[in-house]
Amino acid sequence: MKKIVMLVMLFFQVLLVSAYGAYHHGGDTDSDIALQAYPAIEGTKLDSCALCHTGGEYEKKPGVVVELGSCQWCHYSYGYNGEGDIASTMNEYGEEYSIHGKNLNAFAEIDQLDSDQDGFSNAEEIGALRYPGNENDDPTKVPAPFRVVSMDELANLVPHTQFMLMNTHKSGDFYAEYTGVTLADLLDDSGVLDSATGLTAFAPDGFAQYHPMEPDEDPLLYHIYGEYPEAIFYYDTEANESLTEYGWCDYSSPASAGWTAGEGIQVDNGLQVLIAYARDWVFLEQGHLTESNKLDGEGPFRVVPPQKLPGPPDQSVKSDNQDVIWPFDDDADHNAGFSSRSATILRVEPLPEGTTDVDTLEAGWNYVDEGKILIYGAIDPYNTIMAKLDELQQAVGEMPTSDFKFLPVKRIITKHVNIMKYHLQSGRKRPVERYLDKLAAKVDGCVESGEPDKNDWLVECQSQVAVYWALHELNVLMTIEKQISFD
Ligand SMILES: [Ca+2]
Ligand SMILES: [Ca+2]
Ligand SMILES: [Ca+2]
Ligand SMILES: [Ca+2]
Repeated sequence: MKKIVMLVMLFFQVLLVSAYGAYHHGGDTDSDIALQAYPAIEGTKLDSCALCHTGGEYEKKPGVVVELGSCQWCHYSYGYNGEGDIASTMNEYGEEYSIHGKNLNAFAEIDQLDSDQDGFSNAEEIGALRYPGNENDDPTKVPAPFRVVSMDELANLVPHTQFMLMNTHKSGDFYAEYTGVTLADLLDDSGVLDSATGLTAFAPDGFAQYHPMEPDEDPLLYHIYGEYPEAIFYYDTEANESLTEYGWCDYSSPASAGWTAGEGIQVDNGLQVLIAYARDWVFLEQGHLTESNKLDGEGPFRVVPPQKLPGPPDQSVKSDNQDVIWPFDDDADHNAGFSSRSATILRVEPLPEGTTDVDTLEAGWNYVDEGKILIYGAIDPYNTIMAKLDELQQAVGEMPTSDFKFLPVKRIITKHVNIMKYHLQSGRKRPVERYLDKLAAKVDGCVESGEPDKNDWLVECQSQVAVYWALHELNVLMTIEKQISFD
C-alpha cells in the first residue's frame, strides 16, 4: 500500500479514505514540504499528522473518556466542514511552523528551537525520529519491544473454536461460534516475559480493555491464562428476537441448532479468552469509523471473553418490556461489553524498564487496514533487535559517503552490524553489547559536545546523531534480552 503523508490542513473527504490507511488531503502542501526538509522521515512515525497536530480526548458520557489520535482528534474538533478551530489541533511544533510562514524556510528557522521544551531541539528530535511537538517523546525514550502479527501468522497457531453467549447491556445478545487463537497461545508465541502481569487491548476508536494474566476476584476482569466455567445453552422462544417483537437474543448462528435448551455447552479445551478472526466460520468484517466517530464492524480481530459467571441472555436495559423470562439484571455477566472490537494493539504490561509506549492511537487504523495486530511491552525483544539492526544497516547504507570520515568506514559499520546479527542469532549476547559500545564511541561527539570528536567515524552531525540514538535503543533492548535465560 502506498505510504502517504499527512500534515493536516484540510479535512474534507477524508473519513472513508482514512479508514483504509491512505491518508491524503486535497490541497495539503505542508506534508510535501516536510518531506523536502527532512527526507529521512518518509514512512516513519513523523510522516503523519502527529508531527504538527496533537491528539486529544473528550467525555463521551459521564465517566467515559475517549482518547483520540491526532488524525481523529482533528476530525472531531475541527469537523469535516472546516467550521472548527484549526489552531486548537496543533501542537507547539505545528504552531511554530505556522508562525514562521509555513514553508521550507520555516522548518530551517525553527530547527534549533525546543518547541515542546523537553530539553532536545527540534532538529535533534527529528534526527532521532522523535516528536518535536510532544514532550513525552524524546531521543532518550526507547519504544518497547514489539511484534507485528499478520493474519497468516495467526492462522499458523493452533486454532480454537468456541460456541458461546455474548451478553450485552443494551445492544441485543447473541450466541455465536467464534474461531481464533487463545490470547494465552498468542502471548506464549510472542515470548511473554516473566514480569508480565496483564494485557491492555486497544481499538483504534480509543476503546481500551485490561485483562490480567491470572484469574482475578474482580468479576469485571477477564483473565488470559486459565479456562472459564462451562456454560448452559439458554433458549426460550420469548427471548428469540426472530419470534417475538420484544425478543432480545439472536439465535441465528448455525451452531445454535446443535444444542437443546438447558444443555451444558462443551468446548474442546474449554472456554478461553480468544483473539477471534471468524464468527460462525465467516471472517470478521473489518472495522471502520462512522461519521459520528463510532466503530462499525468487529474485525479483523476481536478479543472475545467468555462469561465468568455463566447465565442466560437478559433483556436489554433499554426495553420497556421487563416482564419476561430473563429481565435485565444489573448483576448479570455482560461479557460482550468487555470485548474489544477491531482489537489492533495489545500492550503487555508492565513496560520493561527503560522503555516507553509506542504511539498506539496513531498506529491503529493502519493495522486494521492491513489485517495485523501489534503486540508490544513485556515480550521478548529479540525480533525488535533484529529489525532495528536491519534498519540501522539500511540507514547507514543510504547516508552519503561524505558523511563519513574515511571511505571504508561505511562498510566497516555495515560489517559490524552483520556480526552483531550473527551473534544474536546464535544466542550470544555479550559480544553484541561489546560491538554496540565500540560503535557508540565512534558517533558520540555531536550529542556530547555539539560537534564530532577526534575518534568519530561520522563527521556529519545529523547522521551521527541518528546512529547514536539507534545504538542507544539497541542497548536498552539488549538489557531486556539479557534477562531472558539462555536456552
Ligand atoms: Ca523538544
Ligand atoms: Ca519531544
Ligand atoms: Ca443482555
Ligand atoms: Ca567519540
